[in-house]
Amino acid sequence: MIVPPLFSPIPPAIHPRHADVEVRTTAWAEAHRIGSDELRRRLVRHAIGSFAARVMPAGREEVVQLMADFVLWLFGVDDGCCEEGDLGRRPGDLAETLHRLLRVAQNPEVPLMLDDPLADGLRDLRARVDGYGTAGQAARWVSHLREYFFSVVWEASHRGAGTVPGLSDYTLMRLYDGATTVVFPLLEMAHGYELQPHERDHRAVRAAEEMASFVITWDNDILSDHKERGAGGYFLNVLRVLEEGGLTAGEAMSTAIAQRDRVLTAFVRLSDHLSAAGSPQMRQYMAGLRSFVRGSQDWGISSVRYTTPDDPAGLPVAFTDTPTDDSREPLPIEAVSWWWGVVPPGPSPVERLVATRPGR
Ligand code: 3E9
Ligand code: MG
Ligand code: MG
Ligand code: MG
Ligand code: MG
Repeated sequence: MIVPPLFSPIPPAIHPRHADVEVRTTAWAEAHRIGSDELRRRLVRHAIGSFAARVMPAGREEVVQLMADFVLWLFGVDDGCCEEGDLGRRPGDLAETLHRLLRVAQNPEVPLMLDDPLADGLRDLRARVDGYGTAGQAARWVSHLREYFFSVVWEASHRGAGTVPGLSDYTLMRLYDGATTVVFPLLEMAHGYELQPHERDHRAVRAAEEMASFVITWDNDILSDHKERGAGGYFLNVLRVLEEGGLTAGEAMSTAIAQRDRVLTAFVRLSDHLSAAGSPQMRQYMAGLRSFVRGSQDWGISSVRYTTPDDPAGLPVAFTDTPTDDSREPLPIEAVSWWWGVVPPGPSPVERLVATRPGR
């Protein structure tokens, strides 16, 4: 299946130190022996350092490095324990392992999983989170890890039973099982600020975060479908969910693209509004979410993880500036239709600027 160029109104960018980050992430994976030797050999070819460098193009280099090493670690869990390992079909046993890992993240001094490479890597990541973040950011990182783990246990129960959830349940699972929320605290650490509590927990801010997670994971589903379907085992992505719901493969592709286009246009409007109305920290946070979205897109169309050169995926090489769906109506997905209740009506500040530009 050929994937057409996707809509993206966010400009691309990459941290100038991306090549150094890449080299050090490979060294980190080796030092901590993340994943089996075979999995690690694959992961270090996936340009995960460049991915982090695209997500944080102007971030503090040490935090870009932390993000890169953490994403490699996450793939050690997601590929190694969940999607390719036996634990991924045994939700109860998976929950037990993940609870122990969570204790290591929360209290790295506890004598648990002392010979386990993922626990060893996690202790190192926790020490660096403490070094670059506040106590509140470290606590949020742990609790977001918990919600990621909770969602992959749900996913494992579907994998074990060979079942496919409906669209609303899948959406709810996918807001967490792409590990996007665990990255959010790092966006702040990369620029050395902290959102103020009244902004941090505002429901419009959570809507913007969830919209960013939706676009990042829908894009991943569209761009990783070739890899996932081709692997031959159980796979779960939005295209499969839509096909199980009765759509053809072509209809599923255009429906998923329309959904992410509609959410992305709403995200841009909402984040413009929050940037204009909020504190300087809010402006930085919204810029961080946007870079996360765009960085995931640029990495998604270029990493050999998804292009799979030996059996080429039909991925686009660029993005378009026109959405296939810019409707302001809520998507008919029960779990998330509330988002449209917080998107401001009328043109966003950016749309207003463009409309009043001289010569128009
Ligand atoms: C992604 O879903 C799984 C995460 C654990 C990947 C770690 C990456 C991030 C936290 C950053 C951005 C999120 C993405 C790329 C979704 P999935 O479908 O298992 O990833 P895959 O690469 O196998 O398609
Ligand atoms: Mg060590
Ligand atoms: Mg996964
Ligand atoms: Mg995967
Ligand atoms: Mg995927």
